[in-house]
Amino acid sequence: MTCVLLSGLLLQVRPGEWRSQADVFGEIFFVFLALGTLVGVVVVAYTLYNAYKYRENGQPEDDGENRPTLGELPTGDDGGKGKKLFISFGISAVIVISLVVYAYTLLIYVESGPDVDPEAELEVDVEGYQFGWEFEYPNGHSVDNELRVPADRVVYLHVTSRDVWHNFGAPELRIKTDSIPGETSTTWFLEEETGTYTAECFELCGAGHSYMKADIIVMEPGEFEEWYEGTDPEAEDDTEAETDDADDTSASLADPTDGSIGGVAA
Ligand SMILES: [Cu+2]
Repeated sequence: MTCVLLSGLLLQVRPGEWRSQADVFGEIFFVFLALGTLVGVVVVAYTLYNAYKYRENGQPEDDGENRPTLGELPTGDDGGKGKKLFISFGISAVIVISLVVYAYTLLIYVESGPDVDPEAELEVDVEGYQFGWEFEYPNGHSVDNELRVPADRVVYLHVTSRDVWHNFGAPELRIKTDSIPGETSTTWFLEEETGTYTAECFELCGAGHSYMKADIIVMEPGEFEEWYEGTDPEAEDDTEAETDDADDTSASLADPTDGSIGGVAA
């Protein structure tokens, strides 16, 4: 029976099928809870039943049954209580091994990501900094603290950091991964429901740590495509260049080392 249950569960992750991490972890939680409850109820009920059945009732103990004596190991071939013990050990072993294989298979799936057509994936680079997140799309469009993605599509995030150690996570999407300078860690998610989810930093990284949040906006695929086509990285580059110029000006205004005040030589 356990084998049937196990193969039924394993079949739920077939190549080409998309399942979100939230879905996978939800299922693992449910299976362990259900099986744990079942085993717990059986063990406690059987213990209570035997405690009642073999209670002290003032009668002599010898009822003609061949019980193992204290310290004697049951062999299992006398057809008596030993057999029961062997069967219970056997069932426990099957349950535990099945759970290990089942959970491990799903975790391998979570680690490697779903087997989908690369065209159907969206890859976004994520860079943490004190204190925020920068998202960069394949077309070069980059934006801070707001990640727009389409629903029903696998989104891979390649996460790194530009300063100190951070940790990028979105609890509702069941994703969490390191954000470390000089390293890239990858995670993925797939969300069917449109809406806004919160991503935040999970590694104490400085005074602004608790404000280090970003919105993950899951959009209807059509709406997303429209929005994505409207993003023009070149236009942004111009804006950034202008901002840089402005920064340069303010830097020279404030720079005490060039002997000038307000950009005018003293
Ligand atoms: Cu941080």
